[in-house]
Amino acid sequence: MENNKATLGEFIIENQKHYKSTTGEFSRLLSSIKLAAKIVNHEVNKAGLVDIMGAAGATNIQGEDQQKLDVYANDVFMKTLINREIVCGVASEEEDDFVTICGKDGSNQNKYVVLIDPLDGSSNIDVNVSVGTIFSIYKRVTPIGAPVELKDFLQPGNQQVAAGYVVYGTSTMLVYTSGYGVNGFTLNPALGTFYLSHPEFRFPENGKIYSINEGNYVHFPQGVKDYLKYCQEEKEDRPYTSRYIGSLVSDFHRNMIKGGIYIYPTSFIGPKGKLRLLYECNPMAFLAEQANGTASDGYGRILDIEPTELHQRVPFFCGSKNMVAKAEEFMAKYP
Ligand code: AHM
Ligand code: MG
Repeated sequence: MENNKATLGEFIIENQKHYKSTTGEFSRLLSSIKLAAKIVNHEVNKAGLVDIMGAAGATNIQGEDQQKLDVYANDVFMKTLINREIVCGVASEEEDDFVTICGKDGSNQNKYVVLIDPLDGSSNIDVNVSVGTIFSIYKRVTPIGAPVELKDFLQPGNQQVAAGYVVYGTSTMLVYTSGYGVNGFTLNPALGTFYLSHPEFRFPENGKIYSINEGNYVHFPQGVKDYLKYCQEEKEDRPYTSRYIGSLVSDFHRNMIKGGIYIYPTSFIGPKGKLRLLYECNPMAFLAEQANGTASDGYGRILDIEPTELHQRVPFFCGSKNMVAKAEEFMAKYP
């Protein structure tokens, strides 16, 4: 079956036709992400073997320190991008500040910066539930050759060149967009090759799944409380189904296939929400819009928010167009 499916490598090369003059820099960058994803996948798949290999954070039977998987994933993605000198800067959810990348002569002729959440939802690892890597790519706004600056990373999401995620689930998939739709590639672990398995993902415009941590209900804004009551009402095609994995990539991935809405709102305990604009919301919002979905902070488009800091948090409403629009209707009653 796989013989007539494009591999991710082939697809990336084929996709170069969208760009008038191409240096191959972007393709090499995506290939680096693909490589790091395979390395992390290999380690995540062994997570259940803690009794044999030694628990993360402890020392294993050979006397080697076992890194926590989120730290490990961060190291792999950072080192892959830095050592290959494929970008001019990287920022990670795991690190306080961005990293400037310079070649051996101190300069760097690359034009892209990457923002990454190396292992999102990592609290799910111990219970064998899917986790993911989320990435976001921009062209730098400062001149090529100079060290990158904060403003290269603080660009609104509508400037993204590409974004994607890897979901380490029952299968491992890499899903990405470079502004020409969203395509999904499944890893054949025996061959170590990603194959195009889900061409042109599209959110159904209507859905019947809502995903939210309802345990925080008492802390939610009134608009969200009212929307949840609407979802649970017995009327028309409702009540909807509640599905919450607590792993953004997995909840998003399911909702994109089946139709649904993911919400992480503000609350009294998290007045700005929990999710990070640059590492989580912007890339997922770009993917959502490219797949016929939408993403909002409850009042407006996520991709139009002007970031002010690297680790900024925002409320997040994302998924099927009509569901997000309905949630916004409820939010608008409490501006
Ligand atoms: P993390 O970046 O610390 O892993 O947190 C992000 C995760 C998302 O994947 C998930 O949707 C959300 O946090 C779950 O949060 P909660 O446990 O509060 O529902
Ligand atoms: Mg995260």
